[in-house]
Amino acid sequence: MPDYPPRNGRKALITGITGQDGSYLAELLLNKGYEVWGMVRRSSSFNTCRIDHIYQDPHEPDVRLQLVFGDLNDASSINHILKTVRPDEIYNLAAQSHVKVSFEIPEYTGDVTGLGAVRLLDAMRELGLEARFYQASSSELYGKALETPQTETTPFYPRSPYGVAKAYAFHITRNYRESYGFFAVNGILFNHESPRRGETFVTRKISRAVANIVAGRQQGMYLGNLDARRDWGFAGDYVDAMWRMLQTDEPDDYVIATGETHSVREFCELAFQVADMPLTWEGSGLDEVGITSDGTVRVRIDPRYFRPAEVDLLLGDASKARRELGWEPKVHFEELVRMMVEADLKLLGH
Ligand code: NDP
Ligand code: GDR
Repeated sequence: MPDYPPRNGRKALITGITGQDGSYLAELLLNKGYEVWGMVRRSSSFNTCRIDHIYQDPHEPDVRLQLVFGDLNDASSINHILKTVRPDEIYNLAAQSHVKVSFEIPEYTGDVTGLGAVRLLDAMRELGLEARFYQASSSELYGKALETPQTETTPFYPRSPYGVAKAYAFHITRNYRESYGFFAVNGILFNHESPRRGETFVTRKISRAVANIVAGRQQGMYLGNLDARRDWGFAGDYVDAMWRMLQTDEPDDYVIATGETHSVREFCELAFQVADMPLTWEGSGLDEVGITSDGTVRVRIDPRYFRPAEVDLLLGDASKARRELGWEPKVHFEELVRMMVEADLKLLGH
């Protein structure tokens, strides 16, 4: 078992503990002496690979990490978990979090990503549970950004069923704060990535493709909109901001971002540079993918990855978080790209 500091007497519940952020947040809280409870979904195959390294057999003495079955679609499981665990802090990270997929399953996305938040909040109200509540809000709320950079006061204009569901979750969190005096906060986090990022988000899709091409397992790559710009940070830095938001005197909402924006094209070009592989966008037709005779990798655009409505430009201003939470990002764009490509190369033995 990892050597954790003495217990700090506090219990945290994380929904979405098996996801990218859940795994980093669980590590952070365990290293601060919390007892961590994670809600996991039943799956026909193991879905805990991101937390296997911190998993503890429940028979071990002084167990710090406990997993319980539940689902954000299922209010009875949520009520049961809150009643039995009675956490001091709740981090609601669970969601159907893929923007493109939300266009295929809009109702389900609304149910999990939107209504999931109110199921938790209302269970707290029913039980009279005075836990502090963190809602994983998103820069997707800004969508067709009405001002740049985006701050806590920029109006929302979501552009996907996912963004709309997150808007509901944002407002219901604020509403429970104002209606019932809950310590409930929204972290409006801009994109954050890591070697644990889901494989179908664009950054990880690229870093994996680079590694696969180096290893001779993949020929070329297909992408969608190369001109979309995102403010990409490192997930490990961002979970620290989540924790800080629950330690303040007064609950409030905060933007978390690096303040730098880059296009998908730039991310891709840098990722191939890290592996020292030349890349070309030249040529046309989906069949013209693969590696040219001089070893240059061709990347092609496949319209199937376009979204019915796109978010073109995100750039966050995290001044309030810097000022009031003492938070700032440590990892910047180039280091992030390098970290992800090197991690995927290492996974394949390179
Ligand atoms: P992931 O997609 O990696 O993780 C999502 C988690 O939610 C997984 O643990 C998943 O479980 C769980 N989950 C999905 N549906 C349900 C459900 N019905 N009931 C219970 N659990 C469920 O997301 P991230 O870690 O990247 O993001 C964490 C949160 O932050 C999400 O809410 C996301 O929308 C939000 N966010 C993320 C940003 C980012 O850039 N990463 C930026 C801003 C907000 P399983 O493993 O079983 O699928
Ligand atoms: P995003 O992340 O939609 O910003 O949501 P994603 O990595 O999926 O897309 C970023 C941008 O890249 C463009 N793109 C592609 N995207 C994917 N997935 N696959 C491709 O092949 C591809 N080619 C180009 C997209 O069009 C888009 O513009 C993420 C999620 O983590 C959300 O849960 C979170 O709320 C937001 O970040 C902030």
